[in-house]
Parts: sequence; structure tokens; C-alpha cells
Amino acid sequence: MKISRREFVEMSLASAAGLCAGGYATSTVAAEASTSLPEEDGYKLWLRYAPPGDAAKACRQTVQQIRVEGTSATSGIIRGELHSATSAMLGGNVPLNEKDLVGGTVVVGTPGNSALIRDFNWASAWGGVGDEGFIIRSTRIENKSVTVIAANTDIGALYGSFHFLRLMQTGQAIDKLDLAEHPALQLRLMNHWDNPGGTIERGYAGRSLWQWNELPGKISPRYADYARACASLGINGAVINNVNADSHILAADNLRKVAALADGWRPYGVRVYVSANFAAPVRVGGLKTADPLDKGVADWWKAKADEIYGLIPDFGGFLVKANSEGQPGPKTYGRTHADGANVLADALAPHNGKVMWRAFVYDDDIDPDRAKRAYIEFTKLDGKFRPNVVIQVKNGAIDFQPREPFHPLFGALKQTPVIAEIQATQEYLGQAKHLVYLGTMWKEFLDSDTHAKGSGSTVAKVLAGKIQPSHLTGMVSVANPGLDTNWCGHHFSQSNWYAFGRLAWNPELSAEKIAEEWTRLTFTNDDKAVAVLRNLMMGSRETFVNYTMPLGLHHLIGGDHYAPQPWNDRAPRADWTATYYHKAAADGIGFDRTKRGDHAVEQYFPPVCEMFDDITQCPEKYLLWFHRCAWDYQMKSGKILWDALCAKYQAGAKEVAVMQTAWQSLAGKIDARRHKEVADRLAIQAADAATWRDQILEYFGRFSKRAVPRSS
Ligand code: BDP
Repeated sequence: MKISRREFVEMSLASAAGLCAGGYATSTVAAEASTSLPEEDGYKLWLRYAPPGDAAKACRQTVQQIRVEGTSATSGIIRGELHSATSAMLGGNVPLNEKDLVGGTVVVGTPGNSALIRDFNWASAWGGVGDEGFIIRSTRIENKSVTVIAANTDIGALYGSFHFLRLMQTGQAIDKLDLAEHPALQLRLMNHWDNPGGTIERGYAGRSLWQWNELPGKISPRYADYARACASLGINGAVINNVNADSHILAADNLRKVAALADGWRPYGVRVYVSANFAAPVRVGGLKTADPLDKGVADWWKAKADEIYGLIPDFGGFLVKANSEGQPGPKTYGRTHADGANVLADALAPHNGKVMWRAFVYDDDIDPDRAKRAYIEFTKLDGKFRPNVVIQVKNGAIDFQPREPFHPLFGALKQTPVIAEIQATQEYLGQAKHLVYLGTMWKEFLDSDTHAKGSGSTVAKVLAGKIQPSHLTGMVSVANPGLDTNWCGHHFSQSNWYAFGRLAWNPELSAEKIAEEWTRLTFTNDDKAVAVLRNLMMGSRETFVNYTMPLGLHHLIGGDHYAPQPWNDRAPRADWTATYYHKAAADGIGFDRTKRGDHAVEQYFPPVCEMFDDITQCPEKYLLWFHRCAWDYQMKSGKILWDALCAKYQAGAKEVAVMQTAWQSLAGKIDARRHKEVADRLAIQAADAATWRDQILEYFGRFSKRAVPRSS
């Protein structure tokens, strides 16, 4: 069932007013509210394995027994997952690894561990799926109808098993399967900003999952639950500590703790990476310098890498935030970012480790505009990095704002691999208090056309190495789980972890498909409820933009990155204020980044540059990002800018009320506990949205000297 955003809003409003006869929201659902669902706390994430309703009957035919080949730890995990999941979904014990193959057996294995699978003549398919992909086929063996989940490796078989279970749980037909999948990107990593003391920078879901004081002796069962959740999406690694790195993560006793996590995650295919502090040779090693061209420093990093690989043979590598926001780096010693990255890369190379060097740098001696600085620094260094260095670039040039145009570095580095950094933890997007599904935001980013090699050079294709060949590809997300029972604080914030994983596997998936999948897995397979939930999610990011920073406005916040603070004009740096970005005054508002302004548009390829530069072509969603406009500037709608701005804020606040109504209509379709917890947060969101609207309009009204029009 598909409904448009407009219909959704109308239906929800009608239902709020009690007008939705026979309809879609409150009335229909309320009649069914008597069936009380068992309470859920959200711990199970999208791996609840609730019976898939009507589809269960059909599944029973196809899944009568499970046979998982192999003796590895990963095979054991697959066995456990398939057995418990199918038994739960089908409502009875599904036999496991019986002697005889019967019709309806699900066979899982690799050519290495299974004669059944080896005998299959799938030569062409094997090559195509690589080390992490899988094949799922409904076929016949020994004249019996079976389903085969096959892969080149155990991890591929694990991913295939999760895929199969996802199909089952979302109520899809599983009796005629013929599919092959492999990930589009190589590095699919969680970036945790966790500190060894247990706090999480920009974490909104409790303290760190990693219990540093207990490790390595005591292993929390939650570590495996975490790795399982990651593996279910194909996430294949985690940087476990804050980019503002405590250098002592590299001290010997801490490395043993890191190794304990790595040991537990290995069977799930989740490799461990660490954020390294560039000054570690001084702070941990006791050297006098961390100059990357100093031989002693290079030797120290080499010895450190050897020590790490002695403990963790499949250690992934280092993530580095250097010369950014006060962190040490090569520039501290008069060297370049390439010099810095390369000394670490040389140490890791013999072990096949990688350096993820962040492009989140904005020294103000480079350019007065923060948005331009990283591009200027890194394009100069293209081609100067070792092959095992990737540059990790945030989706936008400022910092995870509710809306930013894509970072101009995507497509601009031709000889250096680039991976994208997105942020699931909702630092600037309502933290874990507001319901904001980020799948739509990330798709806007991934689908942006860089024009790096003509039209169709989307960010997704650049990342996948399809525009310029790249031997290293990837996408990472600043992670949002913490120790809260439901992992992410807000039940809907789980969808952002989920969406990240799915998009890192396949950036071409649609935000809508992912929202629907997640909804079915996490809440319900009831089609009507799914339609309401999917629409709620699909509009939520635009709603957030509307009541916080519409029309290209950005950074209208203070240090908490949560509440409106457009008046914020005092901070340790000008580019941490709000006024630096909006520049509101009597004559207008906005940052002139055009060719008549500070030329930031020129960092984009033609014709993107011209599009952003020309006010008649620039999408209005980016208007005040690139242009400075008078308050009475005529918008495409015919409204003047001030009125259009007011209308956005008013619409945003109203839309949250619609979201509340839609959510209310699901009472009885969702267990009472999760329903109430989300409703409580929506109430906070509604109040916050009104505050944003009122405070921002009052503040900008001081400059526009115009009244706020009545909301239509
Ligand atoms: C900003 C955060 C800050 C991070 C920084 C980064 O406010 O806490 O340290 O990004 O990405 O979004 O390094």
C-alpha cells in the first residue's frame, strides 16, 4: 500500500479531527486494539523473529529442516541463528542437521566445507560474489526441493543466512529464490566515539558498550549481541574509540582489551580498528617528538603495529583525526597530512592494515570559509598518499548539519581512495529525542551527481570506484548504540544504524525500501501499520529541516548542538558560532559562496558549480548555503523569502503534530511499552519544534523587521 506524503498528512490530520471514516489511521486501528501484544524493550533490534503472519504457512513448506555445514565458530553461529530464528517464526522446533536430506531443507555452506555445495556447478556465480557475497537458490538436490545458501567463505554464508531470514521475516516469498549479492563497498565500519572512561562523545543512548575496567578478563554477552547485529547488516568492522583519541588506547594493557573484543567479533566478520592519537609516540612512547619524518618516530609506529598484530592478527588499522579541533598532527611539525598518514601506513602495510585519515580539518589560515578548507588542503595532496591510506570525508563540508550539499572532495581526488563518513548518532538532528530517519538524508547525499566524469557520477558511484577506479572503497558511520536497553535511546534511532548498514552494503537501495524493511522487522508486518510507519519515517528528516534549518540555513546552534541558538556569536572560534554562517542583517541573510562571493561553488565540477552559483538554478533547499538574499527576495513560489522562511518553520512544527497523530493511530498495533516510549519522545519533539519555530522567527524578525505571517 503506497500513499503520498500529502495523503499521509491529510489522512493523519483528518483522523486527528475524528474525520477519517473507515480510514487509515485511528479508526481502523483502534478497533483492533484489543489484542494486546507482549511488551518489548527494543533490545532485540531488527532481529525479533516475530512470526511473519500469513506468510508463515508458505514458509513452513520451504523450511522443514536446517543443515549448516562446517565446524568453524561462524558455522556454529549460523546454525544457532537459523535454528532459533526459524523455530521462533514458524512456531515450533525446526530440526537441525538431521542425517537425511528431506524436501524443505535449507542447506548452508561453502565449497570448502560442503560436498553438496561443491558439487554444484555454479562456477560463474562463485567468482561474482567474492569473499563476502552469497548465493541463495531454490533448487533440487537428490531430487528434493531445497534452498541453498552458498558462499565462498563462512562470513559470506553468515550474511546470506541473515538475508534469508530477513526475507522470511518481512513476509516475502522464499520458495523460488535465485539471487546473488555482494557488497558494493569494502570498508563498512561503525565509528564509535567512545572514551575509555565509559562516556561517549555525542552519544545519546547511555554509556559505552565496552567495559574497559572489566576487559579483557570479563566478556559481556552484549559484545556478541553487538557483533551479531552488525553482521546481520554486513557491517564488517568497528573503530572502537573516539576520534579525539586517548593515546593510551595504544598502551600494552589496553591493547589486550582491544584484542579481547576482536576475538569475540572475529566469527561475526567484525574487525577491530582503533583511533590513534598522532602524538602517541610522545605520550605513550616517551619520545621527544611525533614528527612523521623522524626515524625514531617511524620505528616506534612500526614496533607498535607489530605489537598490535601479534595480539590481533586481523587488526583493521588506524583512524586518525589530525590537526583538527586541537588534535595533534603532522602540521604541528611543519609536515603535511600525507607525511602524517604515510608514516602510519608504512607501519601497517606489512600486515595489510589501513589508515583512514580524516578530511575533517578546517584550520582558519587556509581560507576564511570553513566549508572550503578541507578541499583546498587535500586536493593539493592527491597522489601523495601510500596505497593503504584512504581519506575519510564527511558527507558535507561543514559538519553533519541537517542538510548540507555534498562535500566537494567527492570525485575531486583522482589518485587517492576516498570513503564517506556519515553520522547515525543524531548530533545535530534531535539527538535521541527526535524521531528522524536518516535514510532519506543519506540517499540525497549518495544520489548527488558530482559530475566528476560527466553526468551520472553520483557520490554512490564515486564511492564504489565506478567513476575513478579505486582499490579501496567504503562508507563508515559515527555510531549510535550505547548501554541503553534499546541500544540507541530512541526506538526509531535504531533505524539509522540499520539504514547505514544496508546502504554500506548497497548504496543504490532506496530509503523507502529500507524504511519498510526495518519497520516490518522491528515493529509489525501489518500492511496498514507499515504504510503509516514508513511514511512517518520518510518525511521525518524534511520535517526536522523545516523546523530547524530550512532553505540552506546551517549551524543555528550553540555548544549542545540541540537547541536553537541563532544569536550565538561568541565561541572560542568564529566558525563555532551561528552568526558566522547565517549573517542575518537588515539587508538580508545567507552566506555568499558564489563566484561573486567567496567562490566556494568553484570547488564543484561544472555544471554543478554553475547550478549552485546561479540563484535561479540553485535548488532552494540550498539557497542560503550558497546565496545571500534580501528579505524580500522572490522565491519560486512567488512568496518573498521572509514569508517562505516563516512558512517552513510553521509547516515543520505542524508536521510534528501530524507525526504524533499518526503514531497515536498505531496504539494496539505496537506493544504498549514501545508505543508509550516513542509517544513520550514525540511530545518532547513537538514542544522543541515549536520552540525552534518561535525563537528563530523572533530572532530573524529583529533583522527582517517584518511580522510573522499567520500560518496557513
Ligand atoms: C563534530 C563533533 C565533535 C567531533 C567532531 C569530529 O561536534 O564532537 O569531535 O565533529 O568529527 O561533529 O571530529
